[in-house]
Amino acid sequence: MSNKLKIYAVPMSQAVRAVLWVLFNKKLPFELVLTVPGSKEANGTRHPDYLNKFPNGTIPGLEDPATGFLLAESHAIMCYLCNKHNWTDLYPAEYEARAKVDDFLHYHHRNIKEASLAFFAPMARPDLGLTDDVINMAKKLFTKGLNALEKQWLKKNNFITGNNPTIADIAAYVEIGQLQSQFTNLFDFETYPNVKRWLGEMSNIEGHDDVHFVLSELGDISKTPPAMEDLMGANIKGFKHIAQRLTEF
Ligand SMILES: N[C@@H](CCC(=O)N[C@@H](CS)C(=O)NCC(=O)O)C(=O)O
Repeated sequence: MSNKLKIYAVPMSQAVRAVLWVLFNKKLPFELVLTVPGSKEANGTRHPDYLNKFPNGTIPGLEDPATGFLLAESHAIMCYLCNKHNWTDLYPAEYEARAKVDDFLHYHHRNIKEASLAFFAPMARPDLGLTDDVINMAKKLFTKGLNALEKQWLKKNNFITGNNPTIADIAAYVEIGQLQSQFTNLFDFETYPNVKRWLGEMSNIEGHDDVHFVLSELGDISKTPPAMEDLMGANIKGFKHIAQRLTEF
């Protein structure tokens, strides 16, 4: 039996893409276990076997078969991987620099993270039945976060906490980046020049293209919501792409 790290995931998930990007950036071999969010089927996050391992029932989930260690929450997983493998470029060793990364990772949840609820889910997942109140609140929170990035973090520095990208940038990009015109085309960044510059720099970071393959496959969804088969199809193509690339590590 393989002792490779397992990541339970589908590539369309923002939180999943953040973790996969770190692993691809460092070329750490792992096994991707296709796990459908919200499904009670055997390969779903709401199946009792999955809930037994990850009680919140979300992807990504990390399992280390060598030790039995289990971990959910993308930010916790990224910090754990960086700590374990001493990837101090992505998660600085120096306490103050690391605390600034943590600052953003905690801040992220009720603002930048709302990109998915504000823009992605209303088009891609109408089946979720999000109300206008929920969507409008998410838009307000996201815009506040984006303005903070534009006028503070990314005005002062090339990247969120300094002149090099860290897991804070990866966490932010998987939310903001998905909205760009080359992917879903759900947000116009014209009035956010610092964010635009940063998006361009982030797209050159090793691993970006592999983990965003799924979004290139999905394409522009700004005018017409994708059919469920298209969403699933993009996920499967994204999954196959990642599985293929993993054989090259
Ligand atoms: N805060 C979590 C969010 C993860 C999350 O919401 N994952 C979604 C997919 S994007 C999920 O698994 N949803 C399934 C469910 O809630 O049933 C993280 O960063 O890992």
